[in-house]
Amino acid sequence: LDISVIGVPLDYGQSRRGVDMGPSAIRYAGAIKRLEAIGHTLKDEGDVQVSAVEHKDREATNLKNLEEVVQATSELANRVAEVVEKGNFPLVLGGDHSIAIGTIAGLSSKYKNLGVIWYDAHVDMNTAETSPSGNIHGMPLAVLMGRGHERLVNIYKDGQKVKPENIVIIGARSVDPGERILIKDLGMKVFTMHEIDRDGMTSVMKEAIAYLQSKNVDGVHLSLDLDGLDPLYTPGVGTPVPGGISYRESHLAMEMLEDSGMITSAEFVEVNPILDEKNKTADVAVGLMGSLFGEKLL
Ligand code: DIR
Ligand code: MN
Ligand code: MN
Ligand code: MN
Repeated sequence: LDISVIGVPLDYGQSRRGVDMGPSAIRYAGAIKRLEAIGHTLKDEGDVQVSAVEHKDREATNLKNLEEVVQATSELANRVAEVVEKGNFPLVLGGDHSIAIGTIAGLSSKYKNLGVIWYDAHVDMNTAETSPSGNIHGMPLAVLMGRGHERLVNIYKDGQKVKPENIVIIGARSVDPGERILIKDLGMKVFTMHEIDRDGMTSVMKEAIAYLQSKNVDGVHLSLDLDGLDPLYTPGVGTPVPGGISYRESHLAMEMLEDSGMITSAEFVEVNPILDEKNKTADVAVGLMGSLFGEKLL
């Protein structure tokens, strides 16, 4: 593959500083060399510009740092669109999960029936009306389905970017009341920790892959929040939730996605080196990239 790497040093989508250093931590953990060793061609496109200073004159809303998030995700969308238009595979490094608004908006320039795998402890389907925190990183999936503040919903182009039925959520174990209602109303496909425990990751991934194939998607984006894994393995995240997906299960999931051949773009988000132990979380992210991009033991 011709892989274009884009860093997004954005921490305005949540309330703990440091996740803006995620792209550096992931590069430092050897992402580029690791994927080149598999035989891919890597182009590091550098980072998206993120405002270093918070806007002071903002209105009080339940959307923290809306201006900064809109600015960064708009630029990211343009960059991702350029990457897919030249036929490269976009690999986006976060940054907090609000960046998915920009990544997937940019993908909409090429993919008209995109599938999304959302690997996360959370479902990220709040709106300003339902969010308990006001943190935009808890909202991207709602925004991408066309629900939320118009400035976020209309990034890159107006309206919905992904159909609810083209989304599979894996690893959920922290869901807010408003999110639960939206999941039920939209009939979304969610594999919580319960299904992973009960049926095993092999069965869950087989079902997830078959489900997306049945939707005739023209591409599948993997949006991987490192807090989907158990904090034992990825402690460097802002909102850890115990009882998560294991290291082995996560590698298996990546290998099964690689075998499916369906993944056409990916992002790895929420790596926060300040909260981490010796860059462990970025190391795990890079290991998972290895499996996703076809690293083989033998
Ligand atoms: C919570 C936490 N549902 C919120 N969300 C997180 O603030 O909306 N998403 N941490 O990754
Ligand atoms: Mn910062
Ligand atoms: Mn998330
Ligand atoms: Mn999360």
